[in-house]
Amino acid sequence: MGMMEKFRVDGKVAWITGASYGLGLAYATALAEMGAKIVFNDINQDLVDRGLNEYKKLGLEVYGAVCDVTSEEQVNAFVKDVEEKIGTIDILINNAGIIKRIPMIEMTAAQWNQVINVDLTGPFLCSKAVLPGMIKKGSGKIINACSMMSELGRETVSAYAAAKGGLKMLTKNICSEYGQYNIQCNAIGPGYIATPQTAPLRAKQADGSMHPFDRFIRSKTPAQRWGKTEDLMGLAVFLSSPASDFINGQVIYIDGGILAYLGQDPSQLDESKFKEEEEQDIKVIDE
Ligand code: NAP
Ligand code: GCO
Repeated sequence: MGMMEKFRVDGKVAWITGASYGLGLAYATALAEMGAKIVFNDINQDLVDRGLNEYKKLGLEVYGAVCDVTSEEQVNAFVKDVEEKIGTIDILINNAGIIKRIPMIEMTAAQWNQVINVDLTGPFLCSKAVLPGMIKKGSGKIINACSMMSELGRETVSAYAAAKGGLKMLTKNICSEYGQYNIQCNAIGPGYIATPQTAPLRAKQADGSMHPFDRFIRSKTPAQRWGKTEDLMGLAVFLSSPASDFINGQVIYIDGGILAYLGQDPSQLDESKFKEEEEQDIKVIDE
């Protein structure tokens, strides 16, 4: 196999969960460009239709349907439908996720459970549903959406961090249990990326000044910028392709250097450097 082929996924069926927009849309677009047949789900028909429209604008023919990743019944029905209509799922990207930013002592058990159910139980249910087909086929790729919060904590994100830490260990466990069937399970660990999920952390203040968290993250990131969804597309392709067949159980962080860097005094940042990028960012916040 030539080097270029190693990074292609021609004819593979790739399921990206929660891929109507955000990082999921980027992952799906990247894999489609490298030859994959894309299937995606989202939590309701409006979002699925929004996603189908986005993919159509990109010239991509994809399959999309409603599926709540926290429902074992809906997940199993989705996989059965795809396997009957399109074929065995070769690549699963467990991308769907939510976050609730609430101080732990104020978080209700219901709020905690909602985050754990989407961010940890969802990947368990979706992986469990696709593994039998991968075992039968003799190959498969499962890629989980980890996070800086798979390694670090911060105020107000206890449920999310617990879920993403657990997802790191689920990644290692799927590797351990199913590596013998030529199935690789790894994780993408994004830093802080400009998507609707992080929009509240970047929104301008009432007086037009930078959000304090925006300044903070830039002071913690050597690149002094938020990631863009396109920054993660290459890693999604790599982990979905034959080029990564001997990589298993790994979380690969794509964070602009956050985890390597103590950070600088946020007050020392030169805001004028960020003007052009902010324009681009407003588009994401408006999405
Ligand atoms: P996002 O913009 O909030 O998109 C998440 C997608 O998942 C949305 O389409 C969402 O639909 C969907 N979803 C939520 N609950 C679902 C469920 N029960 N079943 C099916 N779909 C569901 O998030 P993102 O920023 O693209 O992030 C994608 C993944 O990467 C998440 O797992 C996130 O934790 C992780 N991540 C993000 C960052 C970042 O900086 N953005 C960094 C590290 C890791 P709704 O619109 O209904 O919520
Ligand atoms: C937050 C952010 C982060 C990012 C991401 C970082 O509130 O701190 O939402 O959790 O989403 O997970 O890697």
